[in-house]
Amino acid sequence: MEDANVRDSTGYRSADRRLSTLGRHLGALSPSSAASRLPPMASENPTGTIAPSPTAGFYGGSVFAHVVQAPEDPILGVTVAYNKDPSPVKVNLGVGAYRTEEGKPLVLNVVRRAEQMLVNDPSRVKEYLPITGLAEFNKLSAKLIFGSDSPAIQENRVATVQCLSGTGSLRVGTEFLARHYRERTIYIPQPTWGNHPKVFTLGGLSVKTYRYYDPVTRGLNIQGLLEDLSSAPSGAIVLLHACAHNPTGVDPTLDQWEQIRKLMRSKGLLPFFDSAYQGFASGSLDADAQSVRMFVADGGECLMAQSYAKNMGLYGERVGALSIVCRSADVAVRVESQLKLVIRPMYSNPPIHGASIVAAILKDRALFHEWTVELKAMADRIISMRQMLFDALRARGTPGDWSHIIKQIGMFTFTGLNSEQVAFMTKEYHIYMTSDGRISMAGLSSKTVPHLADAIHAAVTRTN
Ligand code: PLA
Repeated sequence: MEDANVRDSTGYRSADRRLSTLGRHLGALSPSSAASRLPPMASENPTGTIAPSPTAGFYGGSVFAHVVQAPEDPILGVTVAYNKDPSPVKVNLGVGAYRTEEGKPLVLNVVRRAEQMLVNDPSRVKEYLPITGLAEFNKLSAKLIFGSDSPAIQENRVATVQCLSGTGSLRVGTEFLARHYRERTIYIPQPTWGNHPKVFTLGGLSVKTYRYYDPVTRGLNIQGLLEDLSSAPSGAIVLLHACAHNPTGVDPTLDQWEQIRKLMRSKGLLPFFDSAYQGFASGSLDADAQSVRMFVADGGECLMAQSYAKNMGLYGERVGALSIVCRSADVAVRVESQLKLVIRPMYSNPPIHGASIVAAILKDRALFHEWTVELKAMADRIISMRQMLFDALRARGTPGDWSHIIKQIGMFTFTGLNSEQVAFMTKEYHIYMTSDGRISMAGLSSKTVPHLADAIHAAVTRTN
């Protein structure tokens, strides 16, 4: 093979020579033939050299010059700002990512063990997975959220596909609904995870909100919630956080879930569950799945987006599943066939590594047990951070009732701090959090709690 960069005696690169010959050759052809299909300057250039196309940016202007700078993501952008801050006391409480007492990311021991097993198994190959993902992972994921004795699973009424973590599962479910479901409106809680409205809108649904959080009581506005769902059109889709509501940390009680379920079923509203924190709310996988299991037990249909990012610490592996619980097994088969048509042109098929880790852990009794212990330890550390922060604010006599810090559950505390106070804490104390006043309790440690408490105290007493 001739090296395209080698120069001949006249100083021409061989590639230039070839292009020049090609240009001459094409120029000699009739205008109706190949030359007319070339960019105009290549065929019309009398010197026979190929001139750049006007779209190639040679004339100074980019064809993308009109593209405006997009803002950073409201959650992931907090990490970008944090990374740029040289301060040694900086703390990132923006994204919901678990950190150890030492402030380090955690890879669970059980995950390391499962990975080691996979690496040591020479029979494992890197072939494409089917469009629907790893079959074993799908079955185990459905069991984890719906319960191993779930009638829907036993009756083969659940179509489960492996997706790219929680977000990918939500997106695939949305695109399926936009194509195959009669009602295009989804009701989402006010407030909710900031990415929800974007995923649903871009996936083809129109978004409305229902009342959820009462800033006065810092608890659930069950009355407002029930009223808003009562006035939703029959058949509308309703997004429900299975547990550990993000960003508020406020969940309905089981009695309230029952009220919501009855109302939704009587109106034919379709539940779309988002389960990103199973095990993180209470420390128990089963307790955190109760809301979902109530809806499945009544025989009705629903969608479920599951994520293993938080509860197995597999954030970057992008492991999740979408399940659609159907009325009958034959509907589930057809639903799955259509999910494949959504997935194939989007990313073809999902990655193998993370799903293999999850399947290895879920199917092995000892590994599963080890996982539940580690999960509980993470949940417990978060709960202890709540108590510690609450005590620290009390000790400082910070004005206000901070009991919501210990009442709220899951990864986040919705502090009630406004965007000005947040900006003050970032500027003066290098505390990074989302502007809605949400802090990731999982990012705190006993070393950083006093610093955070000082910052909150200063924000509340100086900027009000
Ligand atoms: N659903 C909810 C309610 C979430 O809070 C998140 C993640 C997801 C789905 C998606 O997670 P996944 O795609 O990684 O599985 N929310 C995080 C991270 C933890 C984020 O914003 O992406 C958050 O800080 O809110």
